[in-house]
Amino acid sequence: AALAGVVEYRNVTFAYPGAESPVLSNISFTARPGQTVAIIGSTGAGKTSLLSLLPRLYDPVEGEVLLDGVPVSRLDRAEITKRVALVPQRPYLFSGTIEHNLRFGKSEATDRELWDALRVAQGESFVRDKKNGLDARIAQGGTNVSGGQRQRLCIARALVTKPRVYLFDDSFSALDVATDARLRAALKQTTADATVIIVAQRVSTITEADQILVLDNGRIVDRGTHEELLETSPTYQEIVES
Ligand code: DGT
Ligand code: MG
Repeated sequence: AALAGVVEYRNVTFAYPGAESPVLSNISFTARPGQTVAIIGSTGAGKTSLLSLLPRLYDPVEGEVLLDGVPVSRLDRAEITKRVALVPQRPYLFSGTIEHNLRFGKSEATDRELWDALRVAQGESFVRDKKNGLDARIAQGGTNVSGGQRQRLCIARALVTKPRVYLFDDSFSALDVATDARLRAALKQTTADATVIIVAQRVSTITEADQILVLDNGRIVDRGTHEELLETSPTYQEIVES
């Protein structure tokens, strides 16, 4: 069970260094292997900040974030990185080949593993269509691929590391609805035993989540499944209707 991937936020309050007021207040939830927990809420609600505490980009000012029951403050970042893959909201590609970009973080991956990851991330066909395939060059910052392609390459990069926990920060927003649906169906199979935390803008991306946390102004105002929240949460209803 040492590598199970249970994530727990326990009464977490967080303020950015130097800032006066917290951007997250008293956040508690648990995400277990095999589960998908979704976080939804308006811009500035604190979704990205919430994710950033697990890989210790920042540490809470109160409360604890635990991974498999161990406070992450007691783990070093390299150890966390082996278990937790964060696909950031602004996914970053660096100057080099597609292969270099996919292997970043797991240099010993085989070509087969790279193509498997691309298949799941719905990136296989556009990489195949490139004259040099995996050897095709990416410009600094990924400026020569589209936003949706960049997102898919960064999702594939996360898959290559085969983590126990996936954090997707709005990773599907640049995809059309059909690609988004195909990608999530493929992901669901591949990540069936992993813990998945998804930040989303579109409700359609998260209707099947085991638990949805509705974040408003740094607080979890409601939680439940899509069906439960449709019944009980005015804030969720507003998001659905927007
Ligand atoms: P989004 O991505 O536009 O949907 O918004 P969220 O929900 O991801 O919001 P988040 O976590 O980026 O921002 C929450 C609050 O924290 C917001 O008032 C802006 C502030 N904030 C975000 N990043 C930083 C930072 O690096 N430093 C400081 N001081 N404040 C930040
Ligand atoms: Mg964000």
